Amino acid sequence: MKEFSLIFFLILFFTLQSCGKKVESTNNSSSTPELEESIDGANISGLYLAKFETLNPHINGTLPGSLTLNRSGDRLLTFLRLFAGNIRVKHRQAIYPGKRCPSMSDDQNLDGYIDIQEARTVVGKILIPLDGNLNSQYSGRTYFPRGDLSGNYHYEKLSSFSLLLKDLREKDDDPDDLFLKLDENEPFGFDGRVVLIEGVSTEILLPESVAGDGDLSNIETFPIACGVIEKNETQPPGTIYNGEVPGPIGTVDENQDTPADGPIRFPGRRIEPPPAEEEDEGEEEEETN
Ligand SMILES: [Ca+2]
Ligand SMILES: [Ca+2]
Ligand SMILES: [Ca+2]
Repeated sequence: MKEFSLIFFLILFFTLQSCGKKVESTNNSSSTPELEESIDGANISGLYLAKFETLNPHINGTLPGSLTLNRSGDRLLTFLRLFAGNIRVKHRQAIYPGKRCPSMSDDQNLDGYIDIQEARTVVGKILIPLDGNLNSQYSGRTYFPRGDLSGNYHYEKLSSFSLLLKDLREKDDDPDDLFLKLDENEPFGFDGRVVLIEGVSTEILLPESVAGDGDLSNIETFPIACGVIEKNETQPPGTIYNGEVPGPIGTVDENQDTPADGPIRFPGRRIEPPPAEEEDEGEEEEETN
């Protein structure tokens, strides 16, 4: 009798469980082409590329650049270049789940700027911060690259794909913070994800209507460049990467490099390089935290 009621309860339990499961994960890619996604990342291989388009070009002018991801075995090489940003400015950068970059039609408060809050309604929360350690969302989070005296930077990280994915599948300890973890059975891929770059010089005056992000100012978080990651089909899957990085290739729209006018930027003011303090060489830790 005992055995019988145990079996009965087990059957009831599993029946209820399977009834409760939602079948929603497979049906949300309405118009987008099929993306390379899987639970274990097995079909992520070879080269992926995102060409940058400039966001808020009336502030930034043109910012060509690109993100390259290359997976070979467990080895993931991440390489990012940005040109002609502001001098010595730290650039927060991350991969987001969203499928497209923000445009001026996402300017919700109609102030003529796409701020980080408006950008995030398009791209979602941070999935992979391109920081000092890609094997973990949390580790290395205070490191971000800084533009050189010409406003250029390149960022390069070698990481373990399996560690990165394992970390992304860990429990999300804080559903209210800026970081997102993947659900247990949520498919993952680089294809179609979005990379967003933030940060302009403190010499630039942004109106108060431009939102910042928590403790970070609107200057630090101002979105400047964005790209949608696509599989690069010229590199057959599984071949060893030859070290050649495609790019710099940016999408430049007509008049995108028109400099800012009006009260946005202090007119005619030169941004002088800071006095020689060479000990950090861009490997700077964040002051607060
Ligand atoms: Ca706005
Ligand atoms: Ca990290
Ligand atoms: Ca979170």
